[in-house]
This record gives sequence, C-alpha cells and structure tokens, in this order.
Amino acid sequence: MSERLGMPLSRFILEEQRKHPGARGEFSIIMEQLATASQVVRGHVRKAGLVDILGFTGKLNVFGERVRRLDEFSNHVFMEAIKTSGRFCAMASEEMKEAVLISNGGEYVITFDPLDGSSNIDINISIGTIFSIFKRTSSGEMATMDDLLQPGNKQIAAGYIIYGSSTMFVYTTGHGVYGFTFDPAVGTYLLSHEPIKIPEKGKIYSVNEGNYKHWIENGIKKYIDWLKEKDEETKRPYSMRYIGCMVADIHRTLLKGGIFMYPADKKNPNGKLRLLYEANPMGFIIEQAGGIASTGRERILDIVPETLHQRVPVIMGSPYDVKKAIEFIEQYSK
Ligand code: P6P
Repeated sequence: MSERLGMPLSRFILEEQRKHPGARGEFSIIMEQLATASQVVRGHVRKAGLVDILGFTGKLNVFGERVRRLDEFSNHVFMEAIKTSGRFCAMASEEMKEAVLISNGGEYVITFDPLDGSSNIDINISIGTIFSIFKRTSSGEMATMDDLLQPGNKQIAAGYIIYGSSTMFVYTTGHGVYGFTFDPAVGTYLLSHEPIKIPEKGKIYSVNEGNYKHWIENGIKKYIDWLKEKDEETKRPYSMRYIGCMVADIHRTLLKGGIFMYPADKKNPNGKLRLLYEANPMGFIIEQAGGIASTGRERILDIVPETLHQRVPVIMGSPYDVKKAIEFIEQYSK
C-alpha cells in the first residue's frame, strides 16, 4: 500500500516535478487550474436535475450535434481556467469550430473535450472531461495551427475527469498513470490509485454493437463473434459493457482490463471519435498504463493530425485483447 495514498493532488504534482529533472515548474499551475475547473463542473453536474442547466441550447456544434447547456457551460469554465493559468498560447475544444490563440500566452497548447458523453446527463450516467497538453513548437508572438496539430506522441500530459459515483481526476505526464478521488470533506482531489496498470488481458469488451453491427468492418465483426464463443482457456465468452461515454468506458477498461472499440464502419470510414480531443489523450493514458491504443492499422499516437476535428477509428485496452482484434482485422478486413 503506497504511503502516498491520500496525498492531495497539488502536493503530488510538486513531488513528481522534483523527481523528474527538467520538470516544468508551471505545470502545477496548469493542473491546479484544470482541477479547479473540474470541481466547478462537478458542482453543476451533481445538481443537473435540479437547476435549469439540462436540455439543449438550440445550437449545433461543428459535428451537427445538438449542444446541451451543460456542454456550453463546461466549455466556458475550462476556457476561463486555461486563459487564467497564463500558461497556454492556444486551445482547441471539441465544442468550438475554431481554435483560440491567446496573445502573451505561455509555452503550452491544450486540446480538450469539456463534457464527453453529455447525452448521459439527463439519465444520470457518468460523463467526463478530457484534456491533452503539448509544448508549443512555434516561436513567433502567436501560436500557429501546427502547435495544435502535433502527433499524440508529442503530448507532455493528458488526463480525464470522470463525474461518476465519485469524481476522479486521472492523468499522466509520461511517468505512469495516477488517479485522484475528490473528497468533498477536504474540498480537493486525493491520491487514490497509484500507479494505474491495465491488466494484460481482460474479460470485457466495449463497443456500440447494436447500432453498428451491420456496418462495422468485417474483421471487427468476426472478432466480436469470436469473443462470444465459449472457450475455457481464453475465458470466453466475454461480457459486454458499453456506457456511451468514452471516459467511463476507458476508465473501466483501465481498471478491469479488456477492450474498448469505436471502429471504422461503412457509414463512418474514420469512425466517430475525435483524434485531438478523445483518441490522443486516452491513447497516451492507455499506453502509459501498459496498454495498446490503435486504429486497428496504426498506433494512434503516431498519426499526424491534418484538421482540428479529424476522426479516427479507436481500438484500445489490454495488450492481449487489442492484439487479438488487430489479428482479426488483418485476417478478415480488406
Ligand atoms: P455512440 C460521446 O458522444 C462520444 O463522443 C464518446 O464519449 C462515446 O464513446 C461515443 O461518442 C458514443 O457514441 O454512437 O455509441 O452513441
């Protein structure tokens, strides 16, 4: 049992910075701002059924999806926290068509999904926030799009907050994955999971099979059918769990093992999930926990983004399970 369990997030970040030479002193300010923003969102999420924050704004986002009030509120809260930190020269949100360049900003850029899985708000099921942080590569007064379109293997940090039965802040800076649980009595996040290591193999698969079974590429269909067969040695059939919120499905996969998939299908050749706001940060976390994050044909973190809202197929989780899925794709998908 680690003697650090129960350590406040702020102290943990300072300790970690001292352990890793060349650490960036301002990093603790960044994480503090993000943690504080998540506590503001948490407060509203927890009373969403009571205050007039449910429902839709009447607007559509860049994907043509209806924007909920809590989506817009969360986006505003995280944007303000990012600006207030004074450490970012650019930010891009899944909820905004264009990136925001910040004059006199700092040396970092951030991409984030302020409220992932927001369709679950009205039915009181877990939702989350996802963030991905890079060092800027440009040197001019203002950041450039290239600063935001870096491959995921250049991330210096990634994390998510899951607003569930408890609120957890999970992040990595490339030195393992650490989980903090919010303690309302203390009013901050306390270290509760250190470090998070994904099991080599799981017994759960997670995919929206109902909607997409007909269109999912053949290799994945064959893989799912294989998972349903009975076999003692490989502990099949697997159980299927799907929450419809990537943060929640990945959080379970991290802790229990198994595989999460949002594959390409005939209607969406690049799948649904966004590279910058979902696949890259979650892929960094999964890899840091010892898992694999692939499109089924390449490592997600090696993809050089072309546009802010680019989608990629996502297959991530325990090494045994992801390798098996890739075997089926290689054997059965064109
Ligand atoms: P579907 C939420 O909208 C999201 O972006 C991810 O969090 C989640 O994994 C996926 O979409 C759910 O999509 O098509 O199964 O409802």
